[in-house]
Amino acid sequence: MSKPILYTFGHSVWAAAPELALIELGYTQDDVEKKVVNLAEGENFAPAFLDINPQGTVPTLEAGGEAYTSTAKVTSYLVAHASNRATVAPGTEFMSKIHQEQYDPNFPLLSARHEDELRSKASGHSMTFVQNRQNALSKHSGTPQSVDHRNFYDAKVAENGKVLSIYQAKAPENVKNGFFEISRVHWDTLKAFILDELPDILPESGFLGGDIPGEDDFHLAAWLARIVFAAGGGDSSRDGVHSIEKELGKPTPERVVSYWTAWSRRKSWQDVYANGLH
Ligand SMILES: N[C@@H](CCC(=O)N[C@@H](CS)C(=O)NCC(=O)O)C(=O)O
Repeated sequence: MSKPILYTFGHSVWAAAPELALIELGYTQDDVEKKVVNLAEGENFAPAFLDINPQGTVPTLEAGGEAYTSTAKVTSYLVAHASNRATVAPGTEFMSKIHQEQYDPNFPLLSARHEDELRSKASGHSMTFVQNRQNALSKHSGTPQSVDHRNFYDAKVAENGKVLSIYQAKAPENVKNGFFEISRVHWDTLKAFILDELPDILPESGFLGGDIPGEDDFHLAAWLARIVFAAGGGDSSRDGVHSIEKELGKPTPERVVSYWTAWSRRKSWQDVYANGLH
């Protein structure tokens, strides 16, 4: 049987979940073939990739003739097929919670709550990302191979195009103000989750899965690393979590600090975030 293929990208928040799982579960480099889908160039919009995952997202896994097209399915597959029989705590309903739209860890990289933030997004990496995506969407959506994915392209062109028009100062005032408002609500929701909910969910020490990370932890680690990054952090070491305080306006809850510290000691975390948070 051919090797499983993991479609991944180094800067992707959710691809970090199976990347952490592969190391924690003792997979070797030979067990799974990795194919990079460069999201920053919109490679996920190629019709050939949409034929594998019609949502055009990573991580995606092809294994045993099946395509696993969500982070939860990809990671669960890796947990179930770990060849050294490594057992970790199975995932719980926490996985669906952390993947809810209201906690989306990607939006903060594009969001803008006010004019200053908009200026900064519109003149930096976010603008390049959004522009590259729109170029890739235009290129691919006009090809004969794209016909099976028409609805996908129409929705993405509109959704990404709206952000681009705001960045380019071409959107009407009410559209821009609406974007500021959903950006504020989003950050408020993320902050409330970290300050009020996570401390009740997290153990005093160790992981959601016990002494070693379990399936829920692969998702939460990737999510938390991204939120700290979006708040301006980059350092994945023990003290790096405190960068979130710029957004929280308060000390990081003790249990969140202890959770981060536990991850920062693991080889998986050190490897996946070797070049800094993402
Ligand atoms: N609900 C999906 C979300 C995955 C996702 O949003 N992946 C991002 C990278 S972290 C992606 O591929 N985005 C590409 C896009 O939206 O165009 C899952 O759980 O796998």
